[in-house]
Amino acid sequence: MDGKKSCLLRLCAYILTEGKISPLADRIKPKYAQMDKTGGHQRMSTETIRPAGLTFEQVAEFHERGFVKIGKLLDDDRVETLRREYDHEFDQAYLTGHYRNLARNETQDVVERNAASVKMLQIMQMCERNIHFRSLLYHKPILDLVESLLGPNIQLFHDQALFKPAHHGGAVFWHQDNAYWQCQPANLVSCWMTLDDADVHNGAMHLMPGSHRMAVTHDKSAETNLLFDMEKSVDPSKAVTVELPAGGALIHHCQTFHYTPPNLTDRQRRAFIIHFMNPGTRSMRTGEFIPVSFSNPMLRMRM
Ligand SMILES: O=C(O)CCC(=O)C(=O)O
Repeated sequence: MDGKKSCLLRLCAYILTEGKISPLADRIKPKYAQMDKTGGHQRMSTETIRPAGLTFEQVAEFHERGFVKIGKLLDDDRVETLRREYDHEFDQAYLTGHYRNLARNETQDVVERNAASVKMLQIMQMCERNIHFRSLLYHKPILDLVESLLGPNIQLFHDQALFKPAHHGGAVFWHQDNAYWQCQPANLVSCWMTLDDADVHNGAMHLMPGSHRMAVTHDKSAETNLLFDMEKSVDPSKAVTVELPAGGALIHHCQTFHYTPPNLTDRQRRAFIIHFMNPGTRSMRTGEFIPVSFSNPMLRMRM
């Protein structure tokens, strides 16, 4: 057999046994997959020893409740890197004014904005500013979880950093994400990740089980023209609070009602969220499909 043929055969065998060719990001060894000090063997990081995807029970739970708690997903080395990069991006954003404070009505005056007494700070599309957040979009354990719900063709809708600084962190009022987005079909899923321990005091996620089954018309908040506030449509006594460690994750449906309280503690709460969709998702505002692009890349595909 000539060299070309044998190479082709080996490639076919690889595709058949693995089911896919790993994206480039998977093939770059993360820096923490290093030699184990004890035995000289490569030690698996927590990211590679996790079972791929959601279990059957977790998928059922997602469909029943509209969310599923994953728990610790990102290992401490990665969390440390992301924290550093997150802080750097917010420092830059403070200088340039390229962020939004969801807790206040918009003002163009950067000094006035930076001085706000209540802050729910948002940077959209961290993946367009920072390579570490871009590469997180392709993090295999995250995509495996999402694949359990959306199937193997996954496109980015958008990502965002949502930062509640210590002492001054504002609330994100009760809402369904798709009330903002107006996407069709309404089957997008979000992976909400924390870079700090998030508990009920500093801004943990609160969700309303089963609320993903019906879309509700939303009203603007009286406090800020950037947020909806649907507190009157939910019964907070039925809400589930999901506390997470730094590097923890939660997956929720785009119609699940959710809320995060103010952060008045002396601990900051840094969150990063990736919103995923299937290719072929349409904006109901324009009636158009959301095209694949640098801002809305395909993150995983299988032919
Ligand atoms: O991170 C938060 O505080 C709120 C997140 C949220 O409401 C969202 O991702 O839609």
